[in-house]
Amino acid sequence: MKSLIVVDIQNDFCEGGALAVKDAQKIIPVANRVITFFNENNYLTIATMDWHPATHKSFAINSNGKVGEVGILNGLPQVWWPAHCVQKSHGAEFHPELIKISNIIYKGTDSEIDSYSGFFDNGKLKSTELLSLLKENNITELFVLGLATDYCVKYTVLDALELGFKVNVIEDGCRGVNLLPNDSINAIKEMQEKGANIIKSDDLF
Ligand code: VGL
Ligand code: ZN
Repeated sequence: MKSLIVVDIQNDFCEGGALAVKDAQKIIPVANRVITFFNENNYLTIATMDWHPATHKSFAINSNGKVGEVGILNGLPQVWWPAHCVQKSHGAEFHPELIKISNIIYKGTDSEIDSYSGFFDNGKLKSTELLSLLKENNITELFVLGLATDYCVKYTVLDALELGFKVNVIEDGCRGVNLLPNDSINAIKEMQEKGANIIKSDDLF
């Protein structure tokens, strides 16, 4: 069975948001078309949400870091981010034009560790409900799109590949942060090298 994973299409990653990804709003029509296709075919659609407490230590302000620089958080390298996707804030809500998805996986809820992947936190100490949800539904093949290519999309895809899923990344449904100019291109390459299929949304229709 196939499933679509829509990664973090939340206000804070879109235009005007705290951690706005360039051209993020351009993926909304792509995402909506793909979500509609999956719904019409009765495939499972899942959305992940970055869902941080206000005290989250990936926030520069909570860790005496500088936004965009890399430090260490509990032994792991950590990019310091502006405060974003704070639980129950407007910035954490899905983009208002995104079609509603009922299966939601929350991540980044532990203030001591960041969580880019929809499956595990960055230290792989704890997991979300994502893997059990996929197993319960006999899912073997994933289609992934969303924000951001170089963080949450990439780590979700790499974990999915390690877990044995067939993974398709819908490239035109993704945009990246690009702290360094080639981060997204490199992320796509890395996902492909590790076994992901890089596709365009048109390939689905
Ligand atoms: C993300 C940076 C910080 C993402 C989340 O969704 O890609 N990036 N938190
Ligand atoms: Zn985050």
